[in-house]
Amino acid sequence: MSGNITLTIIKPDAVANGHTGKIIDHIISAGYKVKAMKMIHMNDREAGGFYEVHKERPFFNDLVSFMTSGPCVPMVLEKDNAVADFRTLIGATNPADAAEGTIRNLYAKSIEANAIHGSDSDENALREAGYFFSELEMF
Ligand code: IDP
Ligand code: MG
Repeated sequence: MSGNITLTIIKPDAVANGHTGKIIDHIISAGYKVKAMKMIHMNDREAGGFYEVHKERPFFNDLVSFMTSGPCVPMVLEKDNAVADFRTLIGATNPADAAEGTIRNLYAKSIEANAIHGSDSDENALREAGYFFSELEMF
């Protein structure tokens, strides 16, 4: 499975703005298979644990507040070259820099509330998939 999966989260801004369905359709149309999906509302510990690598960054507390502000939709996705292709599909972290037609260009409003997460390496994809889903929950 390694190399072929990535972990995404449709973030609370996109869920609250009613973009969940369109974003899932965009992802499936790009050739990804959904291996696991659920809607959760994270607490501080859960969101902080997910973004542990950023805990020394100045925006960490704001990021945790944002990620706990409402429900979000984590998903495990499968495709060849899943991680790199998905980063291209979602666009740059700051939607102002995101290429035309990317998910962040279409649905994100700010560098923080940027609609969607995508793993940045195969190693992190596996860690992040395991953070949200058990073996039994992945098809
Ligand atoms: P990525 O999501 O494109 O991989 P990261 O640098 O890993 O970007 O940052 C994780 C998340 O933290 C971003 O998606 C965004 O929600 C938030 N973030 C990143 N940089 C900033 C910033 O400068 N100000 C506020 N929030 C930020
Ligand atoms: Mg990142």
